[in-house]
Amino acid sequence: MNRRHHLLTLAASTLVLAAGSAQAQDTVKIGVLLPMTGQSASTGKQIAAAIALFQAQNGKKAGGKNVEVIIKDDAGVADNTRRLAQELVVNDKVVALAGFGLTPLALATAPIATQSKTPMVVMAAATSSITEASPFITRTSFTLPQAAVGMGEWAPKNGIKKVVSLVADYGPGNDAEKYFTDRIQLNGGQVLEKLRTPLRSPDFAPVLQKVRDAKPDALFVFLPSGQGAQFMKQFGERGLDKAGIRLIGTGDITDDDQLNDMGDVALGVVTTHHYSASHNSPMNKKFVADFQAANKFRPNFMAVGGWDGMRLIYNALNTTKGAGGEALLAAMKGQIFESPRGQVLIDGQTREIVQDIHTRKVEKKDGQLWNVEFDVQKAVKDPGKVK
Ligand code: VNL
Repeated sequence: MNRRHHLLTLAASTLVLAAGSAQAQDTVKIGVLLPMTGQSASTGKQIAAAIALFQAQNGKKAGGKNVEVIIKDDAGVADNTRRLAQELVVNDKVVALAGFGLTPLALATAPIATQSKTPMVVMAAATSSITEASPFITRTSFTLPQAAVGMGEWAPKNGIKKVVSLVADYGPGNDAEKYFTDRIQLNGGQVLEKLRTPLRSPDFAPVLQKVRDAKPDALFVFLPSGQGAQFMKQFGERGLDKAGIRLIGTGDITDDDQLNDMGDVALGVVTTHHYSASHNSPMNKKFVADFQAANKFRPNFMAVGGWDGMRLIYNALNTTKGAGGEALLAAMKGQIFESPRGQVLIDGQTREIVQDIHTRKVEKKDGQLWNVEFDVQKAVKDPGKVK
């Protein structure tokens, strides 16, 4: 009786083991690092929702394997991102790393991608140099030079000659400031002052006073996603709009995640960016409708970066039949596909996204605020790579 019981137990546990290894062979894991808490939590929320939507629409299989997504909260702290990425590579044997809500988080993880030969898909962070930090990095978000150059073209042709710039004082802010000012100066404009605010807990009051005193035609702004509403409120409260100072910037400032709550101060703000939730294409209409049905909030450019990042990984897994490493990376290079933002290409040389940049104006339609696109530069490569 005892012996029989023992044998049965043994047989049962062997079955469990066999099932476990069959599952392991049939499953590929994607490790996603996101700020689900902390100052950039809205970016984590948007991308996590987009990943869930992508899998709901496209299934949880690619390249003949089950695709398991593991999301880890790094709280926007680079040491966490690096440690969690290391664990995902070593313990979970993920086939790709993805996410990266802020530039320092992506840069901290780049050496892990290189050493472990794990493709790393940057879905959010947008400093130009990120893709140069590891040959295993590809990007489905955008770069600040890509977005900012468009405004350096538009502003001086639309009566804006004297500007003050205001950027968050880190990688993407440096890029936005440099590429915007270089381009507007090339087009005969003038940058009166270059102002910066800290990435963490910025106080906009002192810089807004400086802007008021400088009396520019417009203030050009880059702030990371999540800071736009607070900035816009103070811009209005200090009466800069009433003083006739126009607000322009990259589309991070009129982020679709917050735009609808910004109120009338946002009306008429012109920005250049790669994605607006009001982009007029059948694919985007379906994307926005499905996303809103699942989440009760509007997708922003971070959501699209996440959704397209999943598309990039699924397509590549289909090509490699689930294999990872250099084969998976190679299958990511050169991909062309239609995104909710329009057609995109992953440049095979730079591993950087090539995409349309739209000029948009905030307008009210049916009681809601939207970034309404009215002009486009087609297939813009990252100007940061053209040396
Ligand atoms: C970055 C760039 C982050 C643009 C953002 O929002 C953004 C970055 C969190 O590279 O850190 O809108």
